[in-house]
Amino acid sequence: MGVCVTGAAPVRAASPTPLDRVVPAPASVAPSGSPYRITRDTHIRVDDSRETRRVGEYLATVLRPSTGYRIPVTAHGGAGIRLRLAKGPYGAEGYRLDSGANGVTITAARAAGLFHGVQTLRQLLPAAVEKDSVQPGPWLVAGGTIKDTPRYGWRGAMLDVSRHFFTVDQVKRYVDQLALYKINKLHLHLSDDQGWRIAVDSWPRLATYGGSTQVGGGPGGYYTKADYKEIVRYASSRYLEVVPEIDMPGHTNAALASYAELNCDGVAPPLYTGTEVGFSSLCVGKDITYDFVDDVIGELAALTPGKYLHIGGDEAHSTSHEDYVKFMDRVQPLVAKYGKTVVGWHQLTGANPSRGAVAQYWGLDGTSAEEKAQVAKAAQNGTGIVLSPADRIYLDMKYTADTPLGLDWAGLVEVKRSYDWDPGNYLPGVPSSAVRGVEAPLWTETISKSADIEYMAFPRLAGVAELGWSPAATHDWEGYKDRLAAQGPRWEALGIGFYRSPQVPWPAG
Ligand code: TNX
Repeated sequence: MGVCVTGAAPVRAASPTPLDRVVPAPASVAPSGSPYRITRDTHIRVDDSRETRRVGEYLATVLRPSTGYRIPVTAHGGAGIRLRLAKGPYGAEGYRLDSGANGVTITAARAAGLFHGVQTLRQLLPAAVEKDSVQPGPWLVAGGTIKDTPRYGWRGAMLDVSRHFFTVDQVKRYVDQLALYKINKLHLHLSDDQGWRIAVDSWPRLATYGGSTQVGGGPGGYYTKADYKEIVRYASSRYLEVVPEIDMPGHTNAALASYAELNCDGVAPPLYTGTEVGFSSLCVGKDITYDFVDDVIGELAALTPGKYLHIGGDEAHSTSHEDYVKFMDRVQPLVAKYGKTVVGWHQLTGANPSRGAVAQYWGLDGTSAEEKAQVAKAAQNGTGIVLSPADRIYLDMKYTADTPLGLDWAGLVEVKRSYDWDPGNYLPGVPSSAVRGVEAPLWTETISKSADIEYMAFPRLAGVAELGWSPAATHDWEGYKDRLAAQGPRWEALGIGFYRSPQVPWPAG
């Protein structure tokens, strides 16, 4: 190991990143043997399948600019890095990575596993690999074996595109960042009081009028069907499934403003650009309400290859309990009619969740025991639970009182607090088998550009990803904070402006 004697601090010759310095922590790691070095002769060898080749090309796109090497993707001969599909104990998303002097092989049963393995490989290389200009290297991958499968099948991030609209390119940028940490669901909050963001042919004013503003009164915007399909396509190329949400029966002012007939009194309210919640409701007693919901769900389901459709159901403070239950009893079958599985915020458990439904819990420590018990009862009766506790993983909560963006109604959420809990036993009475996973929502009342998204998401998102992916046995703040610190230079290389929490020992420089 060479030592540089000219500077004040000795600089060690590059040694490869240890195999366990990865976020989310891999399920098992066994270091052995010599590292592999990527050189100008390195090829990416892929099985002769379209999907494997696509993952290979994705990896090559990461490696080429910073290494300056050609890195051809080939089906035969010349190896170095190999991506192969094979039967084995990998599940739908797991992989195995073997590294030694002769090369690196990633093996998985499905392309999603290869893709996640590629994300691990990126983190084993120096952070400079993420830069878009040629860097000096050397490009070493430590020797040994990683075997890795996720703890949960639902590892989500939600983006509220209603309070502030985000363009297709902005959504794609976030998708790329989510993919780094093996997040596999992109939940889009497509409608709320302040804006309707998806074109619906049978009710065109929803988008053209209901989408014409946002919080603070800006111009808003909406996705055409082609835009939405492009988001779905791009997300799926990064192995994320889009879960679209139309929030009902509350949070519907944009729809009510667009069509007078949806209001009980037949009068359309004005568009809304403030940040209050809980003042709007679809008219539960009118039949046209269900024609409307049927049309919207039908068109959205047709655009969505994923399994789920989120119907909101939170903060319906202007809907009586009786009406809420009636509404959900009529709307859930419409989701099934179009072949989708219902997801709702956990208030849905106060109605009659349909068979196979998933409830997204967004309570906090202070949520009443009754409300928690209601969620637990639904879970015992077969409702799946996705955990998004607001005082842990709401990415719009401020880190500290000084955080310039975000809200604080659920408290201040520093990095340690967002990481240090266990989804497996978080809610009393919820069987661990009912827990489908975790999801980090980002509400955007105060968030209006990509830099804002990134400052609130990073570093907390990485911790959520680890909670969703890594076995409970790997969970340890002391170890995590060091692995997290190593992500800092990567985010710098990628141009992600993150919050430099004093709880994390970021490397100097
Ligand atoms: C609660 S969480 C809401 C949203 C707000 C958010 C702000 C949930 C299901 N509803 O309408 O945007 O708080 O943090």
